[in-house]
Amino acid sequence: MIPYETKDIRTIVLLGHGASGKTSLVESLLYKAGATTRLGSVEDGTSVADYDADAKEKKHTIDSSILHCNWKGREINIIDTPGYVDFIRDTITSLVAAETALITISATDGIQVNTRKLWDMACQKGIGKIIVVTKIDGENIDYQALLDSIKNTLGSTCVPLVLPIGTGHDFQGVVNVFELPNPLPNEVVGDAHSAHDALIEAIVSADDVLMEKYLDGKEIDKATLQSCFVKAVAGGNVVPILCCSNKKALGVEDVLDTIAYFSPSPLEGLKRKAIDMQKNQEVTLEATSNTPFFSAYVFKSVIDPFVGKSTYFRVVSGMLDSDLSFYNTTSKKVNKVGHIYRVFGKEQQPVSRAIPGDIIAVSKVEDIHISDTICDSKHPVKFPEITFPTPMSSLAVIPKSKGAEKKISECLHKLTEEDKTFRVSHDTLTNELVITGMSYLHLQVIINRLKRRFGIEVESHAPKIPYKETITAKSQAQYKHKKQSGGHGQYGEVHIKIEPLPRGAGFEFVDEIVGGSIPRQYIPAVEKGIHEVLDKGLLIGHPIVDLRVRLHYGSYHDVDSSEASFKIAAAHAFQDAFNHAKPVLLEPIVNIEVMIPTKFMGEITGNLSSHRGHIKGMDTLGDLQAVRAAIPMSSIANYETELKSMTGGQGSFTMEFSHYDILPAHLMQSVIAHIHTAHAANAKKE
Ligand SMILES: Nc1nc2c(ncn2[C@@H]2O[C@H](COP(=O)(O)OP(=O)(O)OP(=O)(O)O)[C@@H](O)[C@H]2O)c(=O)[nH]1
Ligand SMILES: [Mg+2]
Repeated sequence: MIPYETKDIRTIVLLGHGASGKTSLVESLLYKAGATTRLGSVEDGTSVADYDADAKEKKHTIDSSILHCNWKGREINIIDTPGYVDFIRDTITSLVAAETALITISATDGIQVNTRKLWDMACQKGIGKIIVVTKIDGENIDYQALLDSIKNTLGSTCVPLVLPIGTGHDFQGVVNVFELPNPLPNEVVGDAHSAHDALIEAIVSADDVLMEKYLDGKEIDKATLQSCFVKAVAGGNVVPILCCSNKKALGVEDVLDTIAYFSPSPLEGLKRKAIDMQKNQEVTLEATSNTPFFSAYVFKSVIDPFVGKSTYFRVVSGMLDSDLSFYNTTSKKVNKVGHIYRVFGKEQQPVSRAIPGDIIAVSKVEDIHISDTICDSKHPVKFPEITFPTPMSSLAVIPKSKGAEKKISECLHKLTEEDKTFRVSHDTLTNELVITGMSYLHLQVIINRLKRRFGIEVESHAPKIPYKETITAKSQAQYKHKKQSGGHGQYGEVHIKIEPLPRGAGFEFVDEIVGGSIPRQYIPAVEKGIHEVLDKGLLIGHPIVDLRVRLHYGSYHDVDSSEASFKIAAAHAFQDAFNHAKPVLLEPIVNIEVMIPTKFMGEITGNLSSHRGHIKGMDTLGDLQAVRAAIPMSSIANYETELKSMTGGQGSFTMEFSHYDILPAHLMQSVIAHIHTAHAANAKKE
């Protein structure tokens, strides 16, 4: 028997800038609710949420972790997430599993770059939001100014639900303004009566009938007000602001009460939409008996070399019993479940049945991946694909010990299973094994994991920039390949014209042979001969793109012509035409978005321009500024370090590939010279 029902479940996801106190808040919540016997700490490595070795070492959350506690009859699922964009993948995936986001803002640091970003993500998902101001025990806190800044940046739906009794060293707890205590403590910060009025007004605004009653000065009973509060939180009409000290574990009970009484259960929260695969139409899946069949959203995977793969999903509708089977809509396969578990950090507790609202893990089921929908095979449905930012930071890696090449690639691929912002590729051009992630820090964690989990140590260096080659003018050339060396000779003559095509057009081959100057059967050989040169490149050994070749004339010999002869002739003709068509290098350009406190604006835009960046736009978000620019990939290889030093770690950025553009002539010669020197050095080594 499960000791709770869906109506009792509350699932919250912690969101907030790095070091804003999410994990510490989770520890305080668990401790207060009696789920742990001591208050865990990130600093001394005793957190049950940050249990992973990398998180302990870095003192930052790197992967989401899932915990639960019971508070006043409510079964509260808690998902702690990383606050830094480097590890944002687990923050993104956790959003699909929760009804409410608990957004932490540090009282000492205020709204930071990722606070706004994560707020927007929660709004887009349509889940409820609660703000918790942490570190209220910190120095020099102007709480009123912080509340103003929250309202200015995040909107007037944010209203205080509690007010602190003193701040800093003098912080003693909070006053809950939903029901004012009598008498009020003297040290309460702000006007508790007007905060009470503002809160009640905000709550009743979510319901026209209640609003009318309120305006008429009629009494509204507590239960009605409470259920309206839940509706207002679920719909995003009211975002209660609380505050607490995790260090002193003060103010935390009110956070638990707010989750228990004012946040939506799976029955009241976000209505999840899916595609009914049989009817091919959108349906709403409910946690009630309206949707009796099982469906769940897969949102997390953990790969352990000893235990194998654990996969986590959120049950949206219906039930799943252990030892039964489910259907994976993505792979279209039925899987046997085996045991199912509830998780508490690194602990797994077997359960016999999962109900709507539960977060459940299964072990060693290889066929389910993040973002998959699993369901009853008689009712196949599919939730929307979870989308991730495109990772852009790369490192080339080489195993330290010889012979580990195959294993390293295999293990890296295993790690991509749990991290959708991490990629592995083998660059056939440079023969490098390249790992790509959100940042250098992200890749360092991956390299650590490779060592810790699989015992593989690697050396890493910046990968080569994936330049391409192209032409900027028309030209033409011809080549006659003729050899007579006893027996059969070789003969093929090819006349071509080449011309540039727009960026991204690739390669076009046009056969304009008339009158059989080259017989039909040799035309594919001509194209193949050119293709081989395109793949190998002519300037620096990178692919040649964006051009059209017209084959317009040639000649052949009845006996000596062959496919091989035409391939050779075509390659020579193309090489000659290319050299006369003003060849250039193309460089990858990325779109970058930098988020910084406004005071760094001048320095950041100046720095981007000096790196050949073009500023494309700016947005003011309260005290923050978002700067968007297009910039060559080669210019920002070290941008992470530069931004950190320019802003003292207060800036963050994301980037994604945009397009290829011509590398300016004055840089082209030095790139060519540099690459040729590197090739020569490599050749010498070999
Ligand atoms: N004084 C004080 N310190 C706090 C409080 N909450 C957190 N801290 C400290 O702030 C630092 C960061 O706290 P974390 O809980 O790790 O922050 P986080 O938001 O989980 O950070 P990431 O996992 O990196 O995103 C730690 O050194 C905590 O001890 C608080 O309420 N008061
Ligand atoms: Mg954390």
